[in-house]
Amino acid sequence: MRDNQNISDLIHPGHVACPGCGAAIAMKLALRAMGPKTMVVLPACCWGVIAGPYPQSSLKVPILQTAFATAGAAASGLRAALDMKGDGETVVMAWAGDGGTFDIGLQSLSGAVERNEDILYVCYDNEAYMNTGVQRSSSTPYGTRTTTTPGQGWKRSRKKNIVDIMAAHQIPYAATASIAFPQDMMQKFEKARHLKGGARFLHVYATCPTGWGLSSEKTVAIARLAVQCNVFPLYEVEKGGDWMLNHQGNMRVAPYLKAQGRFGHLTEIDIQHIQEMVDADWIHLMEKVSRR
Ligand SMILES: Cc1ncc(C[n+]2csc(CCOP(=O)(O)OP(=O)(O)O)c2C)c(N)n1
Ligand SMILES: [Mg+2]
Repeated sequence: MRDNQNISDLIHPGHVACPGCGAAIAMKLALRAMGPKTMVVLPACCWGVIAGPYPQSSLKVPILQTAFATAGAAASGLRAALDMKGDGETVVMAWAGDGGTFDIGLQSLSGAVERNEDILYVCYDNEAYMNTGVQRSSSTPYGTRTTTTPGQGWKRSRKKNIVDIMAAHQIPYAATASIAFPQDMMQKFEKARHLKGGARFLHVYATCPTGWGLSSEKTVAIARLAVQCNVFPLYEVEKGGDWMLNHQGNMRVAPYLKAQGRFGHLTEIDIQHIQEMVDADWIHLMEKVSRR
């Protein structure tokens, strides 16, 4: 065991994530908060690969690998099976990428949270279909170049607001979290773990150096910038109506965009346009926070 590994970590060293993978950092932090009584449901995504092929596993907790579109349904079924066995202690944690959440898994997720299933659903968001080669998803932000939005065909449509969609289902708890704010993130996982009896949703920012054109050591710095410039605000929503802000950002978006290859083609006018979109989103969020 390496000296710098926390012996209580529920993720083994030596897994196959890319260097600097934000999704791997996210899982490490999440399981620190969730503990060993957790079962992880993985649809097709990078984490399906990072977890390893059976009988190998990079996690020390049980994993159910499921089809791309089915994380919400599979997690619901696993919860029902545990309840039949009288195990109310183990928490079912669906762990899906943005493609598996915002796109193909959205109906399954919506069904599960509408039934208010006793599950925690986590979307680790690397803002594209990374496992299959950086194709755009509906989480990919305006301005991004991907392999399906190449050259001057960079993405012109906006990132879907998944937390708004979850809040509209009026679930007990929904929140955003970032690998650059580990205490805040682990507190949210702990809160979600103890809030049993209904659906909880966490939207986790997970830098992808490989897909974003970044050197791996910048992973946490970019995640921090995303929060500081309000591209990815940290907030919580209880019962769909009680909005709480966890961090006030005051930076401009330009340093965040200019640090990443995926935005390298943007002109100053494009950057100003993105700044205006981020400012407008921030005002909408503040309106909801001030309703408390
Ligand atoms: C029905 C179906 N279509 C396509 C695929 C191929 N596929 C596997 S993972 C993946 C991308 C997943 O993207 P995302 O959910 O964002 O997770 P990431 O890979 O970025 O971690 C795709 C398209 C599949 N497994 N099943
Ligand atoms: Mg993804």
